[in-house]
Amino acid sequence: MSNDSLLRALAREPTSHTPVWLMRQAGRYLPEYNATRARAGSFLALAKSPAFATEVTLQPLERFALDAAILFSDILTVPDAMGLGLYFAQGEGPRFERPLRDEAAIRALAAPDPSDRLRYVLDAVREIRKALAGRVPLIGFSGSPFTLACYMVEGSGSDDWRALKTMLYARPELLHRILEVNARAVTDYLNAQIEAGVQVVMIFDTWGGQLNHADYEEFSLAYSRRVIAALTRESGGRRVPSILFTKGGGVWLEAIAASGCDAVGVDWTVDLAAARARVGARVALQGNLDPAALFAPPERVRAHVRRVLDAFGSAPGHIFNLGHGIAPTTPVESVAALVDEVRAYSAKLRAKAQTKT
Ligand code: 1CP
Repeated sequence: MSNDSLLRALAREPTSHTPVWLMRQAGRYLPEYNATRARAGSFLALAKSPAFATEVTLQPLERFALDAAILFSDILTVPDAMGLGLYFAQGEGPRFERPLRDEAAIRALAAPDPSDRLRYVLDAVREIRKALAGRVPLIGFSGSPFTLACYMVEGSGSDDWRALKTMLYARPELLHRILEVNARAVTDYLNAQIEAGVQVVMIFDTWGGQLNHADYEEFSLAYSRRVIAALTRESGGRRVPSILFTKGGGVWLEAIAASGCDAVGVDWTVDLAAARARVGARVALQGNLDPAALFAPPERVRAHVRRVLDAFGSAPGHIFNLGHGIAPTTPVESVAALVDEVRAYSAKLRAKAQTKT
């Protein structure tokens, strides 16, 4: 592979610069993404076509010196494959035609065979690997069992997750039943992605941070841990590292770091210096610039990038990223400034550390 800095950082090995990629790096802030999406007809048509998915996965790499590609897909393809009927209402976010609201539907829920109902994702992985030709590693991903359950019960995104939380507090056994099925589904799906060629896997627990302390362990982390323990460890003679990202998970950093993952994704509420002191060299850390910082002029963006890099320092084991997905109205020049500054400044930090020793 011509650029394996991401894999090296995930293994806490030294790299010449801090590797950088961005959550939602392929998306609506890029004019070429919007053009391809218009040609495809809709987001779902785009995601379900391996040729279009390959095209948009590579788009950000053509513009910026990114150190990884991430499969273009969505976490909600898994519940869609379970028969919940994913659709996008005009001008609104994702929705399900058949959310899980009664016991009969929950009892009937089953993990899908990824080689059948999610074949288009696996075809996209194979096509993207070919198109990348070893330039950078390809990251595969899934929602966490809990975050998928949020959408499956609620039927859409939500500010308060009222339907989900009502089930959690009133009928916890029903939520556990969904989570059992989801853990199996996520494990099979990620292992199928690994078999198809992804070189890193990431679990997005976007809504785990909405839970109370004890419930986070019981309903979210316990199931992610189970998935991680059942992941294929090696493929093509290389370790396949896993990244667990929990938005709002900073308070549970030690527990997340002990989940079996190779790296913990952190949002911007976390101080990277303190985080490193808390977890040591047990795991790598990924993050954590506030995506809203990209609305500042390029020189300010560069200063905020340096602050994140300074907080972690020059030791191995940092992957630069945002603390959550990039916003659709982000200026492209800000992203260019971010990537350029990560490369230049992190190389300088390492050189400085070396002259000191
Ligand atoms: O109109 C469009 O073009 C659709 C916008 C969009 C995009 C670009 C959606 C709908 N999904 C995606 C792609 C996507 N989703 C990727 C692609 C790879 C990349 O470049 O990073 C990834 C990794 C995701 C993951 C995802 N989808 C998450 C987890 C990460 C996160 O941002 O928290 C979540 C929660 C979703 C659900 C989802 N899908 C789409 C939207 C708008 C949402 C959020 C819905 C909500 O909660 O309101």
